[in-house]
Amino acid sequence: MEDYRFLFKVVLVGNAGVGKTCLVRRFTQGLFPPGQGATIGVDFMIKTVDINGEKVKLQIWDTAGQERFRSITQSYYRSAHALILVYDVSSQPSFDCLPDWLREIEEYANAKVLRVLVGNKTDREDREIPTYVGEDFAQRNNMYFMETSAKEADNVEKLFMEIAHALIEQAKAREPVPEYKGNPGQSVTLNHRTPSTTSDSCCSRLL
Ligand SMILES: Nc1nc2c(ncn2[C@@H]2O[C@H](COP(=O)(O)OP(=O)(O)OP(=O)(O)O)[C@@H](O)[C@H]2O)c(=O)[nH]1
Ligand SMILES: [Mg+2]
Repeated sequence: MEDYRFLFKVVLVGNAGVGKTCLVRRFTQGLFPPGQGATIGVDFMIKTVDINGEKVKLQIWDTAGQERFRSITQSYYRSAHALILVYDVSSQPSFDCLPDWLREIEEYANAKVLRVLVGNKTDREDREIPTYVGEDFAQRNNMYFMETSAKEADNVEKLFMEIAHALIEQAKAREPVPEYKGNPGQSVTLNHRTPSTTSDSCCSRLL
């Protein structure tokens, strides 16, 4: 039997070239891949993390941003516990496409999915989208918000760990409180289960 208490599916979406694959590889492998090529269809990586002593397995689905793969990637939305929508802070077009991505998410994802907006490439000096603009968009659309740099490893670990933390809290809130039937002094263990759905609300921000 595998040694984890929770299993969560996290799906990354967003325009081609915003850095989705680099974020995933930074988090799962601790590296910034040189000459990272465009993702074809969908890639899949796993990382098990420890959140306050609980083992959490994250299944991370890295989708292709290119339009021609859209019908494939849409099929991965439905089962996601968390969706990370990524834009590039140095690319206005990648930010301008966010409403289109949100429409996709609303159409294909579970209504209760945890939605996270990420502005990547904060290391770049040619930034076009100020932090407050990203923050404002996230707030208006009930999303968590974080800025990252996959290149400099800035906020990447924090992003995934906070998502895992938030999903655990939600899963626990849904677990039935076990009926106590043991002897006095015997410890009570909560039911182990993998949640099939996610949060009731996701209005606050990560930062
Ligand atoms: N400066 C900088 N460049 C980055 C960062 N993250 C990714 N890049 C670069 O951006 C380019 C695209 O990165 P990818 O991770 O392949 O982008 P993607 O979103 O996965 O693209 P698709 O797979 O086509 O959807 C690559 O040249 C990366 O080196 C970052 O944090 N800072
Ligand atoms: Mg990619």
